[in-house]
Amino acid sequence: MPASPFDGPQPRRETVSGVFSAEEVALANRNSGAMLELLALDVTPLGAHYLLTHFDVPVIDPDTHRLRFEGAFDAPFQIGLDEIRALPQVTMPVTLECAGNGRAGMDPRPFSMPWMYEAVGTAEWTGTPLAPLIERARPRAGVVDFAFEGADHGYDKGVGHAFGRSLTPAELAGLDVLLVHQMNGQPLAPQHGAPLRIVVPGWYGMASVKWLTSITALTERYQGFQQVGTYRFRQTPDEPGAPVTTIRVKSLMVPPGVPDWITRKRLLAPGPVTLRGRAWAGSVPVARVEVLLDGCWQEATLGEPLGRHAWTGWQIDWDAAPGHHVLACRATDADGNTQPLQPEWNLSGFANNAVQCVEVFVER
Ligand SMILES: Nc1nc2c(c(=O)[nH]1)N[C@H]1C(S)=C(S)[C@@H](COP(=O)(O)O)O[C@H]1N2
Ligand SMILES: [Mo]
Repeated sequence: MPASPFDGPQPRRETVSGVFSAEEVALANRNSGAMLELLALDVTPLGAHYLLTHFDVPVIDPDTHRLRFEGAFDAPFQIGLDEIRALPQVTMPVTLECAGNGRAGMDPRPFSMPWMYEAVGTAEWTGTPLAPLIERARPRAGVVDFAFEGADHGYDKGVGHAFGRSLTPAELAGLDVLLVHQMNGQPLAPQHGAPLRIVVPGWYGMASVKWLTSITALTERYQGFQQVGTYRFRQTPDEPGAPVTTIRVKSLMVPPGVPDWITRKRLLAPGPVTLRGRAWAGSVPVARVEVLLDGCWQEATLGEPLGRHAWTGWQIDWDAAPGHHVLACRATDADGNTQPLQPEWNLSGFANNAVQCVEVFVER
């Protein structure tokens, strides 16, 4: 009999190559991804937005739930849903992407949730801006961090913790953080953080803490596991690594034609076709998208961005000649960053923004 759930025949592997394990498949079944064909829509429909939940979804009664502002505040308080709904309301389209999106494209791949391309979506989030509420609680002079903790607890690498993240006062001042209770005009679903979460526009998804129960003002930096123990760019387990923060420039295309059920390879009739997709770069505008057609990178036409923190549509016409093609798309942001052709490897498989390749067989 194992003495603890963390004892197994082998210690947990950091990285792995080849076939997917039962544990990875089980994680993939819990944490669904977006269907790439729905990239045709500006806003990801409810139920089609990707999910990433580390532990169990906590079931919370919205009528009795209180969000606590505590720690180094001069005027700490608690607030319920009714009072939050009575504050000024903002609805904002935000493109959220999991920092682990693309992890399965790395080799060796980190042993974790095996995302390929699908951990991204854009919802219309409704709530009240967080900054005025933090002001209302009057942070003391020495505050250097605000910790956001969710109701969900569990273990990672043997460490028990509540899911929690932090933002410094300077980070908060530069971000449009929203305290959210609705998604696409509906009350938050349990799996998306009901009844209350934050959305941190421009940052990878881990910052947008779900099932928010407390905001703690701290005079020392927050040491929660999800802040210091992971979400770092590391090459080896021993180095501290730089923190994962803003979303890197990326683009995806709606796979053209129709798929083969199992391989997802595409079949398309010859002739003119309009290829479409989305591009995003956190809160930085997208400057251009190029599409690899018949061996040449060609400039796509950009649409209007859906919002300051949301993706931009793109399209390009292609005259599909019979044969086997590998299509790809590559975005560049207004700061001049372009998607790499190959993944930039790191130990946890974070922020892989390498170009998407789509195999297409054009035939009558
Ligand atoms: N409390 C809590 N918040 C969380 C998580 C979590 O497991 N627990 N996962 C984070 C991660 S890694 C991502 S990518 C986003 C996903 O949000 P979604 O499931 O609503 O798409 O939530 C973030 N907030
Ligand atoms: Mo994530």
